[in-house]
Amino acid sequence: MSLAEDLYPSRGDCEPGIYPRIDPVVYASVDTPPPIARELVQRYERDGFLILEKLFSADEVAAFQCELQQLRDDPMLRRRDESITEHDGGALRSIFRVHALSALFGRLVRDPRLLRVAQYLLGDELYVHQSRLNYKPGFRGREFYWHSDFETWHVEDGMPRMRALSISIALTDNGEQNGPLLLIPGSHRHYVACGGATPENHYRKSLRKQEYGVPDDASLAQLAEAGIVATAVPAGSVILFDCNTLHGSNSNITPQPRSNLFFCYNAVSNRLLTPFCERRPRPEFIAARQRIEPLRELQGGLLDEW
Ligand code: 6CS
Ligand code: FE
Repeated sequence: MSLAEDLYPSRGDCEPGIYPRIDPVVYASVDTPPPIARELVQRYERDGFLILEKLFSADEVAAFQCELQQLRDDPMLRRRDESITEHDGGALRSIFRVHALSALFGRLVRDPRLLRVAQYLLGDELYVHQSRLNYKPGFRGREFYWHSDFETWHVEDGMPRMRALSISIALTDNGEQNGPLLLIPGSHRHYVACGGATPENHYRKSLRKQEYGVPDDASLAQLAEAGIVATAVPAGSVILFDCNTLHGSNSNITPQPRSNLFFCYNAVSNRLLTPFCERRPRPEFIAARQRIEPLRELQGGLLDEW
C-alpha cells in the first residue's frame, strides 16, 4: 500500500459519497497561449469534457478503420493479455496498449492535434498511462457502467493527483443508439468515494464488467441532476475528458459498431506510486510504470508513411 498521503481515499473502510476535488482542472499558466480557442478551454474546465467534431479527415478515418479491422482479425493478437472479450460470449471488447501494438496508432498518440491540447491542459510533459481500443461491436457490445477513471487509477494504480486526461477518438459514427459515451457535466469537480474492498486481480473482471469502484446510486443521482450528455459524433471526432469526469456507455444492440480509441495521457510529474489499496500493482499493459518516456510530437503528416 502506498506510503504517500492519500488525498482521495476510496473503497475499503471509506464512507462512500461526494467529496471535494483538490486539484485544478486546467494546469496551463494564464500567459501560455492555448492551441485551441480560449472558449473551448473554458468549456472543458466547466464541464470536464470537450468535443472536437471531425478533427480527422476522411482519409485518416479510412486508415483508422482499416487498422481497426486488421487488429480485430489478427489471431495472434486475440491470444494476448491485452485482448479483452465480453463477459458473456466471446466478442472482442477491448485491446489495451494499442498504441504499442499498432504502428499507426503509435503515431496518432503523438499527433500534435491531440498532444498539444493535452500538454496545454495538463501543463506538463506527458506519457501514455493507458491506451485501449473499445470495439463495442454491433448486437453484442456490452455497457461500461458509470465510473471515474481517476478513482480506479488512484486506488488500483497509485496515480497520486488528478493530472491526467483521456482522448476518445470516434473510429466509427457514434450515434444516439449504438452506445455513445455518456458524460455528466461538472462531475469532475467532485470526488466520489466508492464502497467495497478491491478484490485480488480485480482487473480480470473490471475490464469486462466493473462492480467495484462504482459510485453509489445517491451520489450518481445527485451529480446527474446537472444532466447527462450523450456524445453523438461522426467518425473522426474526438472527445477529451478529465480523468475524474463520471462517464459510462450503454450496450449496443444496433447493427452499427461504436468503436472508439482511447489515449489516456498522464503528466510525467504525476507518475504512478504504489497502489492506494492493499493489492499488487496492475500489469504494465493496463497502467504504465516502466514505459513512461515523455511523448515527442509526431513530425510530418500522420499518414505520410501509409
Ligand atoms: O480500469 C481501467 O483503467 C479501465 N476501466 C474503465 C471502465 N475505464 C478506464 C479504463 O479503461
Ligand atoms: Fe473509463
